[in-house]
Amino acid sequence: MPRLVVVSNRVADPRKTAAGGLAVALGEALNATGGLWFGWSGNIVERTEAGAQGQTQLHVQRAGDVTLATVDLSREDHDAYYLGYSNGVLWPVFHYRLDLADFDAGYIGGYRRVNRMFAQQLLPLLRPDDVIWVHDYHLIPLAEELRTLGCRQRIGFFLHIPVPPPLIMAAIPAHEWLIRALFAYDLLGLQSQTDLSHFARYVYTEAQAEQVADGRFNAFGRQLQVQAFPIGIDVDEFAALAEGREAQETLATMREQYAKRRLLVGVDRLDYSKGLPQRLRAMRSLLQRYPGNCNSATLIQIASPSRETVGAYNDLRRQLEGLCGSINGNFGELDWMPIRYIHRTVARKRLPGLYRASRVALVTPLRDGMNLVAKEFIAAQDPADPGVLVLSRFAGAAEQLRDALLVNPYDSDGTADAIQHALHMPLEERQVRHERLLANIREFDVHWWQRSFLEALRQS
Ligand code: GDG
Repeated sequence: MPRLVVVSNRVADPRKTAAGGLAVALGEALNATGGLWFGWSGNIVERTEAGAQGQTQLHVQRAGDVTLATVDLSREDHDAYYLGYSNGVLWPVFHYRLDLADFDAGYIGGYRRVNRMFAQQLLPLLRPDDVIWVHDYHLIPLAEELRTLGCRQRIGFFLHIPVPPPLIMAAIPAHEWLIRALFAYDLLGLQSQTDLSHFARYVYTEAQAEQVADGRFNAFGRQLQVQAFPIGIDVDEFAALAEGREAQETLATMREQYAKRRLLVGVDRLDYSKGLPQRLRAMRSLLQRYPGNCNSATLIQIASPSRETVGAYNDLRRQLEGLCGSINGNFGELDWMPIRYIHRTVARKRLPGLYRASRVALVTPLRDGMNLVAKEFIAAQDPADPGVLVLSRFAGAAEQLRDALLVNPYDSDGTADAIQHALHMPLEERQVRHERLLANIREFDVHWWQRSFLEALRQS
Protein backbone atom coordinates (compact mmCIF):
# COMPACT_ATOMS: atom_id res chain seq x y z
CA MET A 1 0.00 0.00 0.00
CA PRO A 2 1.39 3.45 -0.86
CA ARG A 3 2.26 5.73 2.03
CA LEU A 4 -0.41 8.26 3.00
CA VAL A 5 0.59 11.89 3.51
CA VAL A 6 -2.02 14.09 5.20
CA VAL A 7 -1.70 17.88 5.06
CA SER A 8 -3.91 20.14 7.16
CA ASN A 9 -3.61 23.51 8.82
CA ARG A 10 -3.18 21.92 12.25
CA VAL A 11 -1.71 18.54 13.11
CA ALA A 12 -2.89 16.38 16.02
CA ASP A 13 -1.39 13.39 17.79
CA PRO A 14 -3.93 10.73 16.75
CA ARG A 15 -3.22 8.65 19.87
CA LYS A 16 -4.83 11.23 22.18
CA THR A 17 -8.59 11.01 22.86
CA ALA A 18 -8.87 14.79 23.15
CA ALA A 19 -7.91 14.93 19.47
CA GLY A 20 -11.41 13.85 18.42
CA GLY A 21 -12.80 11.43 15.86
CA LEU A 22 -11.36 13.03 12.74
CA ALA A 23 -7.79 12.85 14.04
CA VAL A 24 -8.40 9.27 15.12
CA ALA A 25 -9.73 8.28 11.70
CA LEU A 26 -6.89 9.99 9.85
CA GLY A 27 -4.48 8.47 12.35
CA GLU A 28 -5.84 5.04 11.52
CA ALA A 29 -5.17 5.51 7.80
CA LEU A 30 -1.77 7.03 8.55
CA ASN A 31 -0.85 4.20 10.92
CA ALA A 32 -1.70 1.54 8.37
CA THR A 33 0.87 2.95 5.93
CA GLY A 34 3.47 4.42 8.32
CA GLY A 35 2.28 7.80 7.09
CA LEU A 36 3.27 11.43 7.43
CA TRP A 37 1.08 14.28 8.76
CA PHE A 38 2.24 17.77 7.82
CA GLY A 39 0.95 21.20 8.90
CA TRP A 40 1.39 24.33 10.98
CA SER A 41 2.82 23.79 14.49
CA GLY A 42 0.50 26.39 16.03
CA ASN A 43 3.58 28.48 16.93
CA ILE A 44 4.11 32.02 15.75
CA VAL A 45 7.69 33.26 15.50
CA GLU A 46 8.92 36.79 15.00
CA ARG A 47 10.02 37.84 11.54
CA THR A 48 13.73 37.73 12.33
CA GLU A 49 13.50 33.98 12.99
CA ALA A 50 11.79 33.30 9.68
CA GLY A 51 13.64 33.21 6.35
CA ALA A 52 13.03 35.60 3.45
CA GLN A 53 10.25 33.33 2.06
CA GLY A 54 8.68 33.08 5.52
CA GLN A 55 10.49 29.74 5.81
CA THR A 56 10.90 28.44 9.34
CA GLN A 57 12.48 25.37 10.85
CA LEU A 58 10.80 22.00 10.29
CA HIS A 59 9.90 20.08 13.48
CA VAL A 60 9.65 16.32 13.12
CA GLN A 61 8.37 13.94 15.78
CA ARG A 62 7.05 10.40 15.94
CA ALA A 63 3.60 9.40 17.17
CA GLY A 64 3.75 5.60 17.06
CA ASP A 65 4.16 4.63 13.41
CA VAL A 66 3.14 8.08 12.22
CA THR A 67 5.52 10.96 11.55
CA LEU A 68 4.30 14.42 12.48
CA ALA A 69 6.09 17.24 10.64
CA THR A 70 5.22 20.85 11.42
CA VAL A 71 6.44 24.34 10.61
CA ASP A 72 6.05 27.61 12.51
CA LEU A 73 4.59 30.75 10.92
CA SER A 74 5.93 34.27 11.08
CA ARG A 75 3.52 36.74 12.71
CA GLU A 76 2.97 38.51 9.39
CA ASP A 77 2.17 35.26 7.56
CA HIS A 78 -0.08 34.01 10.33
CA ASP A 79 -2.08 37.23 10.34
CA ALA A 80 -2.54 37.32 6.55
CA TYR A 81 -2.93 33.58 5.85
CA TYR A 82 -4.84 32.39 8.91
CA LEU A 83 -6.69 35.37 10.39
CA GLY A 84 -6.96 37.36 7.17
CA TYR A 85 -7.60 35.21 4.13
CA SER A 86 -8.71 31.89 5.64
CA ASN A 87 -10.91 33.19 8.44
CA GLY A 88 -11.68 36.72 7.24
CA VAL A 89 -12.50 35.88 3.59
CA LEU A 90 -13.01 32.17 2.87
CA TRP A 91 -14.81 31.14 6.08
CA PRO A 92 -17.48 33.91 5.97
CA VAL A 93 -18.05 33.77 2.19
CA PHE A 94 -18.27 29.97 2.05
CA HIS A 95 -20.87 30.25 4.87
CA TYR A 96 -22.80 32.83 2.78
CA ARG A 97 -21.78 35.76 5.04
CA LEU A 98 -20.59 38.38 2.56
CA ASP A 99 -21.47 41.00 5.18
CA LEU A 100 -18.71 39.67 7.45
CA ALA A 101 -15.99 39.25 4.80
CA ASP A 102 -12.97 41.54 4.82
CA PHE A 103 -11.50 41.63 1.32
CA ASP A 104 -8.31 43.43 2.35
CA ALA A 105 -6.10 43.10 -0.72
CA GLY A 106 -3.05 42.28 1.40
CA TYR A 107 -4.34 38.98 2.77
CA ILE A 108 -4.15 36.96 -0.41
CA GLY A 109 -0.38 37.51 -0.70
CA GLY A 110 0.14 35.92 2.73
CA TYR A 111 -2.20 33.06 1.84
CA ARG A 112 -0.21 32.26 -1.30
CA ARG A 113 3.11 32.71 0.50
CA VAL A 114 2.22 30.20 3.23
CA ASN A 115 0.87 27.67 0.74
CA ARG A 116 4.09 28.02 -1.28
CA MET A 117 6.21 27.67 1.85
CA PHE A 118 4.24 24.56 2.87
CA ALA A 119 4.86 23.08 -0.59
CA GLN A 120 8.60 23.85 -0.41
CA GLN A 121 8.94 22.31 3.06
CA LEU A 122 6.84 19.27 2.21
CA LEU A 123 8.40 18.40 -1.16
CA PRO A 124 11.73 17.00 0.15
CA LEU A 125 9.79 14.73 2.54
CA LEU A 126 7.77 13.08 -0.25
CA ARG A 127 8.41 9.67 -1.80
CA PRO A 128 7.52 8.92 -5.44
CA ASP A 129 4.56 6.63 -4.70
CA ASP A 130 3.01 8.65 -1.86
CA VAL A 131 -0.69 9.50 -1.92
CA ILE A 132 -1.34 13.00 -0.60
CA TRP A 133 -4.58 14.09 1.11
CA VAL A 134 -4.97 17.82 1.73
CA HIS A 135 -7.66 19.20 4.07
CA ASP A 136 -9.74 22.33 4.09
CA TYR A 137 -9.95 25.92 2.96
CA HIS A 138 -6.60 27.07 4.35
CA LEU A 139 -4.80 24.98 1.74
CA ILE A 140 -6.76 25.29 -1.52
CA PRO A 141 -3.70 26.29 -3.64
CA LEU A 142 -1.32 23.71 -2.12
CA ALA A 143 -1.52 21.19 -4.97
CA GLU A 144 -0.91 23.93 -7.53
CA GLU A 145 2.23 24.99 -5.62
CA LEU A 146 3.39 21.38 -5.32
CA ARG A 147 2.82 20.75 -9.05
CA THR A 148 4.85 23.87 -9.90
CA LEU A 149 7.73 22.33 -7.95
CA GLY A 150 7.42 19.13 -10.00
CA CYS A 151 5.26 16.97 -7.71
CA ARG A 152 3.55 14.21 -9.75
CA GLN A 153 2.01 12.19 -6.91
CA ARG A 154 -1.73 11.71 -6.60
CA ILE A 155 -3.25 14.57 -4.57
CA GLY A 156 -6.77 14.73 -3.17
CA PHE A 157 -8.50 17.61 -1.41
CA PHE A 158 -11.39 17.49 1.06
CA LEU A 159 -13.33 20.68 1.81
CA HIS A 160 -14.88 20.52 5.30
CA ILE A 161 -17.01 23.66 4.84
CA PRO A 162 -19.88 24.32 2.39
CA VAL A 163 -19.52 25.46 -1.22
CA PRO A 164 -21.65 28.61 -1.66
CA PRO A 165 -23.83 29.23 -4.74
CA PRO A 166 -21.87 30.60 -7.75
CA LEU A 167 -22.92 34.25 -7.37
CA ILE A 168 -21.76 34.31 -3.75
CA MET A 169 -18.48 32.62 -4.67
CA ALA A 170 -18.06 35.24 -7.41
CA ALA A 171 -17.91 38.00 -4.77
CA ILE A 172 -14.39 36.85 -3.83
CA PRO A 173 -12.03 39.00 -5.88
CA ALA A 174 -9.78 36.00 -6.64
CA HIS A 175 -12.56 33.42 -7.11
CA GLU A 176 -11.35 32.26 -10.54
CA TRP A 177 -7.85 31.72 -9.25
CA LEU A 178 -9.14 29.70 -6.29
CA ILE A 179 -11.32 27.39 -8.39
CA ARG A 180 -8.62 26.99 -11.03
CA ALA A 181 -6.24 25.95 -8.22
CA LEU A 182 -8.64 23.15 -7.26
CA PHE A 183 -8.13 21.66 -10.71
CA ALA A 184 -4.51 20.85 -9.78
CA TYR A 185 -5.91 18.07 -7.55
CA ASP A 186 -6.88 14.63 -8.83
CA LEU A 187 -9.94 14.41 -6.57
CA LEU A 188 -12.08 17.01 -4.85
CA GLY A 189 -14.23 15.74 -1.96
CA LEU A 190 -17.20 17.78 -0.71
CA GLN A 191 -19.60 17.24 2.19
CA SER A 192 -22.97 17.13 0.43
CA GLN A 193 -24.91 16.91 -2.82
CA THR A 194 -25.84 20.57 -2.41
CA ASP A 195 -22.15 21.50 -2.36
CA LEU A 196 -21.57 19.35 -5.41
CA SER A 197 -24.36 21.05 -7.33
CA HIS A 198 -23.07 24.53 -6.39
CA PHE A 199 -19.59 23.57 -7.54
CA ALA A 200 -20.92 22.16 -10.82
CA ARG A 201 -22.99 25.28 -11.51
CA TYR A 202 -19.99 27.49 -10.80
CA VAL A 203 -17.69 25.66 -13.21
CA TYR A 204 -20.35 25.51 -15.92
CA THR A 205 -21.19 29.21 -15.74
CA GLU A 206 -17.87 30.80 -14.78
CA ALA A 207 -15.36 28.41 -16.34
CA GLN A 208 -17.25 26.90 -19.31
CA ALA A 209 -16.58 23.46 -17.89
CA GLU A 210 -17.98 20.29 -19.38
CA GLN A 211 -18.76 17.10 -17.55
CA VAL A 212 -16.87 14.30 -19.32
CA ALA A 213 -18.08 11.48 -17.08
CA ASP A 214 -20.02 11.10 -13.86
CA GLY A 215 -18.51 13.72 -11.51
CA ARG A 216 -15.58 14.33 -13.87
CA PHE A 217 -15.17 17.94 -14.99
CA ASN A 218 -13.02 19.40 -17.72
CA ALA A 219 -12.01 23.06 -17.23
CA PHE A 220 -8.90 25.25 -17.35
CA GLY A 221 -7.35 22.60 -19.60
CA ARG A 222 -7.41 20.02 -16.79
CA GLN A 223 -9.70 17.29 -15.47
CA LEU A 224 -10.96 16.91 -11.93
CA GLN A 225 -13.05 14.22 -10.26
CA VAL A 226 -15.56 15.71 -7.80
CA GLN A 227 -17.66 13.68 -5.35
CA ALA A 228 -19.60 14.09 -2.12
CA PHE A 229 -18.20 12.17 0.88
CA PRO A 230 -20.32 13.19 3.90
CA ILE A 231 -18.02 12.98 6.92
CA GLY A 232 -19.13 10.87 9.89
CA ILE A 233 -18.00 10.12 13.41
CA ASP A 234 -16.45 7.05 14.98
CA VAL A 235 -19.70 5.69 16.42
CA ASP A 236 -18.08 2.87 18.39
CA GLU A 237 -15.41 5.13 19.87
CA PHE A 238 -18.10 7.59 20.93
CA ALA A 239 -20.33 4.87 22.38
CA ALA A 240 -17.32 3.56 24.33
CA LEU A 241 -16.63 7.09 25.59
CA ALA A 242 -20.26 7.19 26.81
CA GLU A 243 -19.54 4.16 29.01
CA GLY A 244 -16.43 5.77 30.51
CA ARG A 245 -16.18 7.09 34.07
CA GLU A 246 -16.28 10.80 33.23
CA ALA A 247 -19.33 10.47 30.97
CA GLN A 248 -21.17 8.35 33.55
CA GLU A 249 -20.35 10.87 36.28
CA THR A 250 -21.64 13.75 34.17
CA LEU A 251 -24.80 11.81 33.32
CA ALA A 252 -25.49 11.06 37.00
CA THR A 253 -24.92 14.67 38.07
CA MET A 254 -27.15 16.04 35.31
CA ARG A 255 -29.93 13.54 36.02
CA GLU A 256 -29.86 14.44 39.69
CA GLN A 257 -29.80 18.20 39.16
CA TYR A 258 -32.46 18.22 36.47
CA ALA A 259 -34.68 15.44 37.83
CA LYS A 260 -37.74 17.69 37.68
CA ARG A 261 -36.75 19.66 34.58
CA ARG A 262 -36.40 19.00 30.88
CA LEU A 263 -32.88 19.41 29.64
CA LEU A 264 -31.89 20.67 26.18
CA VAL A 265 -28.31 20.83 24.96
CA GLY A 266 -26.27 22.78 22.42
CA VAL A 267 -22.53 22.25 21.85
CA ASP A 268 -20.78 24.51 19.38
CA ARG A 269 -17.66 26.48 18.78
CA LEU A 270 -18.61 30.09 19.35
CA ASP A 271 -18.98 30.85 15.65
CA TYR A 272 -21.46 33.00 13.71
CA SER A 273 -22.21 30.11 11.37
CA LYS A 274 -23.74 28.11 14.24
CA GLY A 275 -26.87 30.27 14.62
CA LEU A 276 -26.50 30.81 18.37
CA PRO A 277 -28.44 34.11 18.70
CA GLN A 278 -31.26 32.64 16.59
CA ARG A 279 -31.29 29.55 18.85
CA LEU A 280 -31.63 31.70 21.97
CA ARG A 281 -34.48 33.61 20.32
CA ALA A 282 -36.18 30.29 19.58
CA MET A 283 -35.87 29.42 23.29
CA ARG A 284 -37.44 32.77 24.18
CA SER A 285 -40.26 32.06 21.73
CA LEU A 286 -40.72 28.59 23.27
CA LEU A 287 -41.23 30.12 26.72
CA GLN A 288 -43.63 32.74 25.37
CA ARG A 289 -45.69 30.45 23.15
CA TYR A 290 -45.69 27.45 25.47
CA PRO A 291 -45.55 28.81 29.04
CA GLY A 292 -45.80 25.27 30.40
CA ASN A 293 -42.05 25.10 29.76
CA CYS A 294 -41.35 27.87 32.29
CA ASN A 295 -39.69 26.57 35.42
CA SER A 296 -38.83 23.43 33.46
CA ALA A 297 -37.07 23.60 30.05
CA THR A 298 -33.37 24.40 30.48
CA LEU A 299 -30.89 24.81 27.67
CA ILE A 300 -27.26 24.08 28.49
CA GLN A 301 -25.36 25.86 25.74
CA ILE A 302 -21.64 25.16 25.50
CA ALA A 303 -20.01 27.76 23.27
CA SER A 304 -16.35 26.83 23.22
CA PRO A 305 -13.96 29.73 22.56
CA SER A 306 -12.80 29.96 18.97
CA ARG A 307 -10.77 32.40 16.81
CA GLU A 308 -10.96 35.08 19.47
CA THR A 309 -8.61 37.40 17.64
CA VAL A 310 -11.03 37.75 14.69
CA GLY A 311 -13.29 40.82 15.26
CA ALA A 312 -16.64 39.28 14.27
CA TYR A 313 -16.25 36.65 17.01
CA ASN A 314 -16.03 39.25 19.78
CA ASP A 315 -19.16 40.98 18.51
CA LEU A 316 -20.99 37.65 18.59
CA ARG A 317 -19.80 36.93 22.10
CA ARG A 318 -21.18 40.23 23.37
CA GLN A 319 -24.46 39.65 21.54
CA LEU A 320 -24.87 36.22 23.16
CA GLU A 321 -24.10 37.54 26.63
CA GLY A 322 -26.75 40.23 26.15
CA LEU A 323 -29.39 37.77 24.93
CA CYS A 324 -28.74 35.24 27.71
CA GLY A 325 -28.93 38.01 30.31
CA SER A 326 -32.21 39.32 28.94
CA ILE A 327 -33.89 35.89 28.60
CA ASN A 328 -32.76 34.73 32.05
CA GLY A 329 -33.69 38.12 33.51
CA ASN A 330 -37.20 38.02 32.04
CA PHE A 331 -38.08 34.38 32.64
CA GLY A 332 -35.78 33.14 35.42
CA GLU A 333 -36.97 32.12 38.88
CA LEU A 334 -35.11 31.92 42.17
CA ASP A 335 -34.37 28.25 41.52
CA TRP A 336 -34.47 28.04 37.70
CA MET A 337 -32.83 29.74 34.73
CA PRO A 338 -33.84 28.84 31.17
CA ILE A 339 -30.34 29.27 29.70
CA ARG A 340 -27.08 27.99 31.10
CA TYR A 341 -24.48 29.52 28.87
CA ILE A 342 -20.92 28.24 29.21
CA HIS A 343 -18.19 30.00 27.28
CA ARG A 344 -15.55 27.36 27.92
CA THR A 345 -14.41 24.08 26.46
CA VAL A 346 -15.84 20.98 28.12
CA ALA A 347 -13.64 17.85 28.29
CA ARG A 348 -14.44 15.52 25.39
CA LYS A 349 -14.86 12.57 27.78
CA ARG A 350 -17.76 14.39 29.48
CA LEU A 351 -19.70 15.27 26.31
CA PRO A 352 -21.48 11.90 25.85
CA GLY A 353 -22.84 12.15 29.42
CA LEU A 354 -24.22 15.60 28.72
CA TYR A 355 -25.77 14.45 25.43
CA ARG A 356 -27.37 11.42 27.06
CA ALA A 357 -28.85 13.43 29.92
CA SER A 358 -30.59 15.73 27.44
CA ARG A 359 -34.08 15.16 26.10
CA VAL A 360 -33.43 17.39 23.08
CA ALA A 361 -30.35 18.60 21.17
CA LEU A 362 -30.49 21.93 19.35
CA VAL A 363 -28.20 21.81 16.33
CA THR A 364 -29.35 24.85 14.41
CA PRO A 365 -26.52 26.36 12.33
CA LEU A 366 -27.34 28.98 9.69
CA ARG A 367 -24.95 27.08 7.43
CA ASP A 368 -22.63 24.18 8.21
CA GLY A 369 -20.49 21.88 6.10
CA MET A 370 -21.72 18.80 7.98
CA ASN A 371 -22.00 19.23 11.79
CA LEU A 372 -20.63 16.39 13.85
CA VAL A 373 -22.40 17.37 17.07
CA ALA A 374 -25.67 16.14 15.52
CA LYS A 375 -24.08 12.73 14.94
CA GLU A 376 -22.41 12.61 18.37
CA PHE A 377 -25.77 13.30 20.05
CA ILE A 378 -27.36 10.34 18.22
CA ALA A 379 -24.46 8.03 19.07
CA ALA A 380 -24.64 8.91 22.79
CA GLN A 381 -28.36 8.17 23.26
CA ASP A 382 -29.87 5.23 25.12
CA PRO A 383 -31.80 3.38 22.35
CA ALA A 384 -34.47 2.43 24.90
CA ASP A 385 -35.18 6.05 25.83
CA PRO A 386 -33.52 8.28 23.24
CA GLY A 387 -33.51 12.07 23.01
CA VAL A 388 -34.70 14.00 19.95
CA LEU A 389 -32.50 15.89 17.50
CA VAL A 390 -33.72 19.30 16.30
CA LEU A 391 -31.56 19.99 13.25
CA SER A 392 -31.19 22.95 10.91
CA ARG A 393 -32.08 22.19 7.31
CA PHE A 394 -28.97 24.24 6.43
CA ALA A 395 -26.50 21.83 8.04
CA GLY A 396 -24.87 19.39 5.60
CA ALA A 397 -26.02 16.65 8.00
CA ALA A 398 -29.67 17.39 7.13
CA GLU A 399 -29.22 15.60 3.78
CA GLN A 400 -28.63 12.34 5.66
CA LEU A 401 -30.47 12.76 8.96
CA ARG A 402 -34.01 12.98 7.61
CA ASP A 403 -35.47 11.50 10.80
CA ALA A 404 -34.42 14.48 12.87
CA LEU A 405 -36.90 17.35 13.27
CA LEU A 406 -35.66 19.67 10.52
CA VAL A 407 -36.06 23.40 11.14
CA ASN A 408 -35.38 26.76 9.55
CA PRO A 409 -33.20 28.46 12.20
CA TYR A 410 -34.13 31.95 10.95
CA ASP A 411 -37.75 31.23 11.91
CA SER A 412 -37.68 31.39 15.70
CA ASP A 413 -41.41 30.64 16.14
CA GLY A 414 -41.21 27.65 13.79
CA THR A 415 -38.13 26.38 15.63
CA ALA A 416 -39.93 26.86 18.96
CA ASP A 417 -42.81 24.73 17.64
CA ALA A 418 -40.36 21.98 16.67
CA ILE A 419 -38.70 22.12 20.11
CA GLN A 420 -42.11 21.80 21.75
CA HIS A 421 -42.85 18.81 19.52
CA ALA A 422 -39.47 17.28 20.45
CA LEU A 423 -40.03 17.80 24.19
CA HIS A 424 -43.36 15.98 24.01
CA MET A 425 -42.62 13.29 21.45
CA PRO A 426 -43.98 9.88 22.53
CA LEU A 427 -41.42 7.20 23.39
CA GLU A 428 -42.30 4.96 20.45
CA GLU A 429 -41.75 7.74 17.89
CA ARG A 430 -38.47 8.69 19.56
CA GLN A 431 -37.28 5.09 19.35
CA VAL A 432 -38.20 4.69 15.68
CA ARG A 433 -36.53 7.94 14.66
CA HIS A 434 -33.44 7.19 16.72
CA GLU A 435 -33.06 3.70 15.30
CA ARG A 436 -33.06 5.04 11.74
CA LEU A 437 -30.68 7.87 12.58
CA LEU A 438 -28.29 5.50 14.33
CA ALA A 439 -28.33 3.11 11.37
CA ASN A 440 -27.43 6.00 9.10
CA ILE A 441 -24.49 7.29 11.15
CA ARG A 442 -23.24 3.72 11.58
CA GLU A 443 -23.28 3.02 7.85
CA PHE A 444 -21.66 6.34 6.96
CA ASP A 445 -19.19 6.62 9.81
CA VAL A 446 -15.79 8.26 9.72
CA HIS A 447 -14.10 4.99 8.68
CA TRP A 448 -16.42 4.74 5.67
CA TRP A 449 -15.62 8.38 4.84
CA GLN A 450 -11.87 7.85 5.04
CA ARG A 451 -11.91 4.57 3.08
CA SER A 452 -14.20 5.81 0.33
CA PHE A 453 -12.24 9.02 -0.19
CA LEU A 454 -8.91 7.18 -0.41
CA GLU A 455 -10.39 4.51 -2.67
CA ALA A 456 -11.76 7.18 -5.04
CA LEU A 457 -8.40 8.98 -4.93
CA ARG A 458 -6.54 5.82 -5.94
CA GLN A 459 -8.91 5.35 -8.87
CA SER A 460 -9.03 9.00 -9.97
C1 GDG B 1 -15.83 21.80 10.54
C2 GDG B 1 -17.08 22.19 9.73
C3 GDG B 1 -17.77 19.79 9.73
C4 GDG B 1 -17.33 21.56 20.36
N1 GDG B 1 -17.31 22.17 21.57
C5 GDG B 1 -16.56 21.38 22.36
C6 GDG B 1 -16.12 20.28 21.61
N2 GDG B 1 -16.62 20.42 20.38
C7 GDG B 1 -16.41 19.41 19.31
C8 GDG B 1 -17.69 18.69 19.00
C9 GDG B 1 -17.42 18.22 17.58
C10 GDG B 1 -16.52 19.31 17.03
O1 GDG B 1 -15.98 20.03 18.15
C11 GDG B 1 -17.29 20.33 16.20
O2 GDG B 1 -17.53 19.77 14.97
P1 GDG B 1 -18.59 20.40 13.98
O3 GDG B 1 -18.76 19.45 12.87
O4 GDG B 1 -19.84 20.66 14.74
O5 GDG B 1 -18.05 21.83 13.55
P2 GDG B 1 -16.67 22.61 13.10
O6 GDG B 1 -15.72 22.71 14.23
O7 GDG B 1 -17.16 23.91 12.57
O8 GDG B 1 -16.02 21.71 11.95
C12 GDG B 1 -18.23 21.22 10.02
C13 GDG B 1 -16.45 19.48 10.41
O9 GDG B 1 -15.45 20.47 10.10
C14 GDG B 1 -15.90 18.12 9.98
O10 GDG B 1 -15.77 18.04 8.60
O11 GDG B 1 -18.75 18.90 10.20
O12 GDG B 1 -19.35 21.53 9.23
O13 GDG B 1 -17.48 23.53 10.03
O14 GDG B 1 -16.72 17.03 17.57
O15 GDG B 1 -17.91 17.68 19.92
N3 GDG B 1 -15.33 19.29 22.09
C15 GDG B 1 -14.98 19.40 23.39
N4 GDG B 1 -15.35 20.45 24.18
C16 GDG B 1 -16.16 21.45 23.71
O16 GDG B 1 -16.49 22.38 24.45
N5 GDG B 1 -14.20 18.47 23.92
